[in-house]
Amino acid sequence: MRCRKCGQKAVINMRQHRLALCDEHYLEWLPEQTERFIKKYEMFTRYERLLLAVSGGKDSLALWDVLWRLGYNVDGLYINLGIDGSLDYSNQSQRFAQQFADERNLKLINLNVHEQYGESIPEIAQRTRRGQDKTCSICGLVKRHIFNQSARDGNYDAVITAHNLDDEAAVLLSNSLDWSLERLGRGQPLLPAGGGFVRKAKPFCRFYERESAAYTLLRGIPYIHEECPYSTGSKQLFFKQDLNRWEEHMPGTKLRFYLNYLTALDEGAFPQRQESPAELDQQRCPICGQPTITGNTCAFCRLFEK
Ligand code: Q46
Ligand code: ZN
Ligand code: ZN
Repeated sequence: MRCRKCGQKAVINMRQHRLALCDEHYLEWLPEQTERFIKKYEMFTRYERLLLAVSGGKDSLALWDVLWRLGYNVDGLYINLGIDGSLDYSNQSQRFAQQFADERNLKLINLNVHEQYGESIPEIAQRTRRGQDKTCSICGLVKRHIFNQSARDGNYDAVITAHNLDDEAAVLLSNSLDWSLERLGRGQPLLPAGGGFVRKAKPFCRFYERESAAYTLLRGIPYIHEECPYSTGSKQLFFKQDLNRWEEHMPGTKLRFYLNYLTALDEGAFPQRQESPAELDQQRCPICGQPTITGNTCAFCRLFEK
């Protein structure tokens, strides 16, 4: 397989685009495409302050590297969840995130859930006696809350996550099987700011996981290879494995699934958030002041009610 641009040996073949590239041209292609998606979905500009959720894994470090090279003003936020096990997973991944930031002189904000709130994610899950998928849903709730709060406290214009196409397609499949119209109305690459929620963007949402992984490897960025121990056996992983099987037989399946969904979303197929920012502004959690749909204590604060 030869690179379409220069004829040298290709290192990656993207069957859905019928495009093979050598390392040099791949390292150009991925940032160019990222820039294209940022502009297409009007995510953010170079004049704005951005906060990226950094996990120490391949996707978030690849995205931080790309945005930094493209000249965007991005700080990182690492949330230490207190997931240890035999791998000392959280502390290890924090070290990779810190090393990346130090080498490029970038700002990384570190937050520790146990130090901040008195309990780690596994401890909260154990206290509330939830199963494995519930541990992930608690973890997701805590991360979203801290991420939004940190962005508001730090006056950031937008929060960025490194969700890739595999993540988005798996969530889409899960929400479709549940016919969760409310969630299906919130899958855009860009969610505008409103009512205390900071603007949220996903510049990598059209890249396959293997594409961001290839970027990290070719750039020689060290990252945590182990997966979080709670991801094994999760519903999300199950959907990803199924989608991979379909992709193997029908290249481009995931991309078509996601892009056709975005078209349906644009055409109003799913209900979008109805409340105006002013209405949502009235609905703040009395404990933490973050927005909540009901106007009562938010789900995050309820987690810590004993
Ligand atoms: S970190 Fe948290 Fe993930 Fe681990 S506990 Fe589940 S949600 S799997 S992205
Ligand atoms: Zn080439
Ligand atoms: Zn609250």
